[in-house]
Amino acid sequence: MAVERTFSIIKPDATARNLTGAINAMIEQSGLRIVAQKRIRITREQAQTFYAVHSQRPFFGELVDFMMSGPVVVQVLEGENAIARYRELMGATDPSKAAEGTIRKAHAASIGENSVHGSDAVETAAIEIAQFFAGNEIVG
Ligand code: DAT
Ligand code: MG
Repeated sequence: MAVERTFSIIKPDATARNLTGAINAMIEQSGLRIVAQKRIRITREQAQTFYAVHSQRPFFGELVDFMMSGPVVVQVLEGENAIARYRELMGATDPSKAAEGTIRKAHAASIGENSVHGSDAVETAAIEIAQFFAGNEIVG
């Protein structure tokens, strides 16, 4: 195992319900460190680029509109095996299938509005971090 960095988004359904601190507490209690963080509004172009892998899926338009529907908090999380650990802490994409103790089980409303994003691999983590953060904004 190695120290990794993963990219996280606290999505608009969560910021709307004032859950940034509650989610950050779950992240920090899990042992992951928040080494970069900013609250932004995502542009249509940013959302389309970010989710380009899903551009042919029927829910793509809805997904882009949702990501633009309110503020998001973009973050870089650091720790041993951070990518897999954050995926585990997030829980399943569909919150009705998410395990007890996960962020999505605790907070997510639906498969579309599921409160958090986390990178799924080393390569995608690097690409996603670079889309939203300059190197000097990440303080480990
Ligand atoms: P994850 O966010 O768990 O990595 P994903 O990469 O498969 O899941 O999909 C990205 C996002 O797209 C997901 O968080 C919510 C949305 N999405 C996925 N499947 C969906 C579906 N069947 N209906 C509506 N939105 C969906
Ligand atoms: Mg994904």
